[in-house]
Amino acid sequence: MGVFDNPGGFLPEPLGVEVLHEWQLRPADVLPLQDPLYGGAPVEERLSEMRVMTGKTATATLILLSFLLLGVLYCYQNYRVFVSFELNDSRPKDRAADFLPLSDEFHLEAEHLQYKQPSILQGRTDVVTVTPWLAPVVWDGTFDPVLLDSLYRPRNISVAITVFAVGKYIRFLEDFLQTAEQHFFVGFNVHVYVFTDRPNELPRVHMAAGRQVTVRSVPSSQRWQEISAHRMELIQTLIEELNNQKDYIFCLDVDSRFHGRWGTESLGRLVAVIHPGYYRNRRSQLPYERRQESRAFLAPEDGDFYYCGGAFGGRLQEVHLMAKTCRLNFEEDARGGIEAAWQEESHLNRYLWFNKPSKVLSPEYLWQDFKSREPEIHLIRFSGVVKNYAEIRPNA
Ligand code: UD2
Repeated sequence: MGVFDNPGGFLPEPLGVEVLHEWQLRPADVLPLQDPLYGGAPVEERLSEMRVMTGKTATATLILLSFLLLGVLYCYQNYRVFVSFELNDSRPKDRAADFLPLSDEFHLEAEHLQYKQPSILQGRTDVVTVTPWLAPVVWDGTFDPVLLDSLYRPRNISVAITVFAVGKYIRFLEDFLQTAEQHFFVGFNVHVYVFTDRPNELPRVHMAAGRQVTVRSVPSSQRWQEISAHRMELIQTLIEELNNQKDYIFCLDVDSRFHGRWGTESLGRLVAVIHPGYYRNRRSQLPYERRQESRAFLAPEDGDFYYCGGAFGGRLQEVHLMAKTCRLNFEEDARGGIEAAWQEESHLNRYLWFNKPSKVLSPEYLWQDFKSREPEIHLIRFSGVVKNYAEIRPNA
């Protein structure tokens, strides 16, 4: 039962009426029989005057309260207009978003389920499982997949994926889709949006019930940097078209395969993945954009982690704000004749420095096949395949 529930149907009376009751209930306690200030008027007369006065006071209080309520409503309305204006504001921002939209994570209800007793004394000790701003860092062994799925299943959530397969990258799509069917949100509604310039070369992959692929045609490009960076704009547009019909979205690199479960443990308002190549490095060594002229610039003393451009996600509105901001900053850079060191990945990293992710996924969620496994990586869930850049990219 919620705090606002009112099972007995009892409604507290307004404040002004409550005062009147006080007088009516206990006149003899509070009034002398003859009041000298009123020329010795009889108690009844005095009492009725007092009732009239109290009635007036009550009316005045009610009017005052109404004005106060109207004032509060006015301020609230303006605040909402301000928030939605901020969300739709298309100006590029140095500090991407000056506010964070309120969390709209799902309310999760547990069904009766037997699972291992949780402990705050035992668990993973070889890795850090929470950021300094108290976002969970998801590692194998830090969550119970069965419990999590049972919490999300009654909500009938839907997850969108965006994946780009432009030019020769179409060759990675079959493996990507097939392994996603085996490991990505198995048993949940998943809608994969494939952006390609080769819709005729789409592989045939059997999708389970509740899961589907939609193909969107995009132009070819002679520069891989443009393909990579252009993704933010297309992600932004897609989210606008989806019009909140999906609950979460993940944007993933196509030249990758799933090897292990990627599921409900990854859900959050704004989700980023720590890059497998740099999590042992000092922040001054991270490959952020270091030129101050770029809108992706981060100083040597800035930055939390180096996040992947190849996997990020969250609630639609959050990812929309991030994609739009990165895109606008990328375009602003282009007008100034500068391209960030790692295109949209650099802008993403700057955005996530100012707008902290609510959940951080460990490098289990984007490893690289050419890297040998480190002891803290108990399970590789998603990994970039080895590719010959010179052969596969339109420009080397
Ligand atoms: C890293 C990032 C990538 C991006 C890039 C810098 C990871 C694992 N990868 O990967 O997300 O930030 O650096 O721009 O963090 N694509 C095509 N056709 C092309 C070229 C690219 O479809 O001709 C798409 C495709 O979906 C690919 C993605 O763009 O997965 C990224 O390109 P990449 O894999 O060549 O970039 P890479 O390996 O440098």
